[in-house]
Amino acid sequence: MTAPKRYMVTSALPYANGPLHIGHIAGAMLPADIYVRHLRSAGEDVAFVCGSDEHGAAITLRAKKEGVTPKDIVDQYHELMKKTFAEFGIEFDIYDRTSSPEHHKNAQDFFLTLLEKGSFEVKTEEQYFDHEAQQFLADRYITGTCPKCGHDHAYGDQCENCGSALSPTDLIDPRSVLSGSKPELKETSLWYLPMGDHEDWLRDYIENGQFEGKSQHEVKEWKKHVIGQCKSWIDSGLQSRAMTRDLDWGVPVPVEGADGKVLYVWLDAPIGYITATQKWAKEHGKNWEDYWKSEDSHLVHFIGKDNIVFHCLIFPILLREHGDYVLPYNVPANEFMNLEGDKISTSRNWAVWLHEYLEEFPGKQDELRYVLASIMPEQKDSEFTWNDYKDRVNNELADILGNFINRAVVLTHKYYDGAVPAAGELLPQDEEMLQTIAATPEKVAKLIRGYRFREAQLEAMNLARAGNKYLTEEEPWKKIKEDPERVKTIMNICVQVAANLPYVLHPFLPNTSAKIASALGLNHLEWNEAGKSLLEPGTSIEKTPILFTKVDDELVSAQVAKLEEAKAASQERELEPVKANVPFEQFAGLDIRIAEILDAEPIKKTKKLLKLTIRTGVDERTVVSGIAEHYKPEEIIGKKVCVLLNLEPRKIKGVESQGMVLMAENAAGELSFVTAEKGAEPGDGVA
Ligand code: B3M
Ligand code: ZN
Repeated sequence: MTAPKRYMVTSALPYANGPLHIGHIAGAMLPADIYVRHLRSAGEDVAFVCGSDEHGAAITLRAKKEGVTPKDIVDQYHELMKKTFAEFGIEFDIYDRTSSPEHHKNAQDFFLTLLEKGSFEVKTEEQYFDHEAQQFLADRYITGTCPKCGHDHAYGDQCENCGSALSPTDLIDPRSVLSGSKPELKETSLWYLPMGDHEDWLRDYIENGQFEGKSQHEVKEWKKHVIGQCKSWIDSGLQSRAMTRDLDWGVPVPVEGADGKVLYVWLDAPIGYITATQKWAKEHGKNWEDYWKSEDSHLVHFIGKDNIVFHCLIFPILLREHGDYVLPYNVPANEFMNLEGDKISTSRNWAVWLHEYLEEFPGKQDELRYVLASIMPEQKDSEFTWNDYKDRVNNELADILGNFINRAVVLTHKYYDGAVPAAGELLPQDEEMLQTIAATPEKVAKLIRGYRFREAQLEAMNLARAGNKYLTEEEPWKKIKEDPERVKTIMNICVQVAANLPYVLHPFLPNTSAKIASALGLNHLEWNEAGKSLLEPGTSIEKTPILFTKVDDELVSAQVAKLEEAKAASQERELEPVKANVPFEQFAGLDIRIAEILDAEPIKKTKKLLKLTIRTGVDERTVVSGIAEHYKPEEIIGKKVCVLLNLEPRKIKGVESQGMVLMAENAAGELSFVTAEKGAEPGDGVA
C-alpha cells in the first residue's frame, strides 16, 4: 500500500427533517472536521463533503405531521443545518443537498449504469398497500411486531430494539403508519440488489482488507465494532434489498413505465457524496475523479453506527458494480452519545439543540467542540451531561489552557514589554519542556490519523498542561529580581509552548487557536512547522483576549431544568381507547341537568368524599361526590354544575347518593366541574 496522494472525506448526510443536536456532530461531523483540519494543515490534498439528505420517509413523514409539503421541510431545514455547521466551524468544502437537479441526474445515471450491467433483479411481488392513503408501505411507513425479539414497534426496514434488518412482510400484525389501518397486499415490481451474490468478495474486503487480490486497507486500522457488525451481517447471509420504492418523493426511477417509483433513499444518498464532490470540483478547477477513482485516493466515511451496513456493504457493492471507483478505505463509525442518562430523542425533545446552544452560549462553539471531542463515542456509547460540560470548561479549558496562555503573555508584557526574551543556558527541566514541544505534533498527528480523536485532543492539551506545570514550578515571579537571566529562559520557553499550542489544537479548537495565533503573530498554522521554537527573540506579541469564561452551577441547573421541562411537555398521555358505540336511545335515556350546589360537607372517615345538597330545579337532593381532594366545601357552594339525575341511587359510606356530579379529569388527575359556558339555571337540560 502506497501513501495516499489525496483524501476523500465524507460526513453522513443528515436528514433535513429537523434541527441538529449534539449527537449529529459528535457522531459524524466533528471527528471528520478534526481529521480534515489536520490533513489540510499538513499539506494533504483533501476534499471534504457533506449535505442534506432530502429524500426518504424521514422527510415525508415529518411533512405529513406538520401538514406541509416535503419540499417545504427540506428547504427550511437545509438552510438551518448549513448555517449551524458553519457556525460550529465544521469546514466542509461543500454542503450540498440531494434534491438538486444535478443530484437527481447523477443518481439516475448511476442507476442506469447498474441496470445495464445487470446488477439488479426485477421482482414482481406482493407488497403492503394502504388503501386509505393510496400508498405502498415500506421502511418507516409500516410498523408491527418484530419477528425476532417481539418488540411491538419494529419498522418495515429495521427493528430498533434488536437491530435486525427486516422486510415489511416479516412484521407480525403490520399496521400502516399513515392511517393506522391494517394494510393489504398488492402486486408491484421492484428492482432488487442481490446482496447475497457479493458475500465472498465483501468478506475478503472486510475481514482481510483485500479487494480484487490487492491489499486495500489495513484491517487493524478499522474499528472493531465496525468489522464486528459487518461480519455478523455477512455471517447471517445477505438478503436481497429493494433499491426502488413506490413513492412520489425521491429520485424518479429513470425507466419507461416506472411512474410513481423512486430510487431507495439509501441508493441515492451515498451517491450524494459523489454529486457534491463533482459540484465542488467544478467550481474549484479540480477533477472529481481524482478523489473517487484514483487508487491513491483514500475514501473515508465518517458516520454513526446505525449507518454501518450502508457504507460498508451496500455502497461498496454499488461502487464495485459501477466500476472504476475506489472502495471506502475506512469507515470510522462512532457509537451513540446519550444525554443526561437517556437516549437523545428528537420526538421526546431530549436533546441539546445546536441552534439553541448558539443562541444561549454565543461565541462558545469551541467549548462545545472540546467537550464533545473529549467524550466522543469512538468505541462505545458515551454520555453528555451539563455538569461534565461545566467541569471540562472550567477545569481544563479555563484553568489549564486559558490560564497558561494568559500567564505566559501577561508576564512577557510585564517583564519585557511584550518582546520575546532570548533563552540562555538550559537546565534539565527546560530541555524536558522543549522535548515535549518537539514530540507533541507527531503524537497528535498519529492519533488523529488513527481516528483516535479523544486521545489526540488530550495529547494536544497535555502540552498546555506541561506548560502550566513548568511555569508554576519555575516561579519566574519569585526569580525576576535576583535572577533575571534565568527568567528570560523560562519565559522564552513558555512563549514557545504558547506558540505551539494553536498548531496542535486548531483541529479541535479553531476559534481559540486563531485568537492565540493572531496575538502571537502566527499566520499559517502549518503542521510541519510545529514542534520547535517558533518565535524569535525580540518578536513582539500582543495580549490575548480572555479565552474562556467559567460556567457556573446555575447555568447547569437551568439547562437540566430546560431538558426536564421539554420532556414533560412532550410526554404523551396514554389515553383510553374510545368505548364501544351506544345506541342513541341509550344516550337519550340519560337525564343530565344543571343543578346548584346548596351545601357541602365532608363525609367522616373519608378523604375523598363530600356530601352535597343540590337544587335540581325539580327537587332538592343529596349526592355523594369524590371531589374532597380537589375542592373545599366552602368554595363550591352556589356553583352551578352538571349532574346525572337518573343514575340508580346507591349508598356510599352510609349516605344515599341520588345522582352524580359530572367532572372533567386532566392528565395530572385533577378534577374540575363541568359548567355551562354561557351560564344556566337549575333544571336546564344537558344533551
Ligand atoms: N441520512 C441517515 C441518518 O441520518 C442518513 C445518512 C445518509 S449518508 C449517505 O442516519
Ligand atoms: Zn427486534
